[in-house]
Amino acid sequence: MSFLRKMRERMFRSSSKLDEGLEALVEAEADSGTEAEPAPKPQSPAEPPAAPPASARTEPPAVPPPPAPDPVPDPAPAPKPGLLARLTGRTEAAPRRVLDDAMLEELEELLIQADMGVETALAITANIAEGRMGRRLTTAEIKALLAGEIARILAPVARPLPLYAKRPQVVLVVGVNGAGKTTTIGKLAAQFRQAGKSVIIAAGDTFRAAAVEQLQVWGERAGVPVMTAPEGSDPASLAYDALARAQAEGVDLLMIDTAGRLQNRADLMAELAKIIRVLRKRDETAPHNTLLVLDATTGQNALSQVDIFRKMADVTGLVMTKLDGTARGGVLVALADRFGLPIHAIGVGEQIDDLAPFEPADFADALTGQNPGSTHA
Ligand SMILES: Nc1nc2c(ncn2[C@@H]2O[C@H](COP(=O)(O)OP(=O)(O)OP(=O)(O)O)[C@@H](O)[C@H]2O)c(=O)[nH]1
Ligand SMILES: [Mg+2]
Repeated sequence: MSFLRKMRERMFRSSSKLDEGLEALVEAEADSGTEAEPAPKPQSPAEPPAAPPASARTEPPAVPPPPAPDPVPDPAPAPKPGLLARLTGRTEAAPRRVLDDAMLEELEELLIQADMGVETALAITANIAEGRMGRRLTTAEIKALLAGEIARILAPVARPLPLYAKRPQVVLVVGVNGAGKTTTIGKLAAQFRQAGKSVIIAAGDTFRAAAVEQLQVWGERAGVPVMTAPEGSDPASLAYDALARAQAEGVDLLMIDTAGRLQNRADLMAELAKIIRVLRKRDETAPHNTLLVLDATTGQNALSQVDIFRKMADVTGLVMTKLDGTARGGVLVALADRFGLPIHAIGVGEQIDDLAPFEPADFADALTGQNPGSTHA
């Protein structure tokens, strides 16, 4: 299965909340009867027609006052589909809803629920509103507008991990415990191998024997040597040795795994600082990339992780894992909007080929439930 299809399927599943919310946004109004004439009240024939109130007597014939002028010309009103048509799905025209303040507020709420963050949600809805207030939109049109806005925010940050002529290129991988660092290293190593690059992995998480074993399994799968050190030994000295070997062998890439959790944040910061200091003894330009791996299921928490890790290391790019099985993928939009850091890849599963470069338009479509192949507004 192509990665694209896989991402769509898995993300459609997980982003169905936003998708459903968008459907409901328009359906709610269509069902509320605002478009249908209220049934006339049956009048008793015995009663004379009620006299108009005094204030109304001087008024000209009972024509409702013209509505306030619309800033934007309204497309022809869509007829409300009959119940049968709606049940059978054979609607003459899709339901529409007027883009007004109430709808924008609901849309904002949906985006916030999808973890896009308040600021980003406000910016997106403001852009959608611009020049369109009062227009009557279908769900498909709203989705297309939304997907277009999201893709526009994401486009500047979607950049694959850059490969430099510099050899070895040192890639330090950081992130909180369980974010997916080790798995991502395995997947990336496999891809670089397939692309004909030589790779060495350093198992810098020396605190847990299981972590080293896990990386060795990935190394075997990827066909890449994994350098390890005894449990509890200094990760910085392993990093130093690994770089020495990578230099001696002239490999293209050295990927260094790190521990996600130490006793406390100060320990973690000291640990990373030491690894970087020691690497620079062998190559003062190393590490050439510091990848922060983020778990999409943590939602808004990913934003504070970026803040924290940027204080510890010079984070050069992000990888977002576990976009399968979460309704929180919207946090990527917030990350892109807030930090502008490159997003190199996304993970949608635990297998070796479940990592791909980040494609903004596909991601935006999957997130909003926009039909594949639809054009963005
Ligand atoms: N569903 C899904 N699971 C993932 C993805 N990436 C990683 N995982 C799983 O998440 C769990 C943690 O991944 P690891 O790679 O061990 O995370 P880590 O950051 O190295 O964790 P520590 O070494 O404990 O700091 C594992 O069970 C992975 O299989 C992904 O994209 N999708
Ligand atoms: Mg790990």
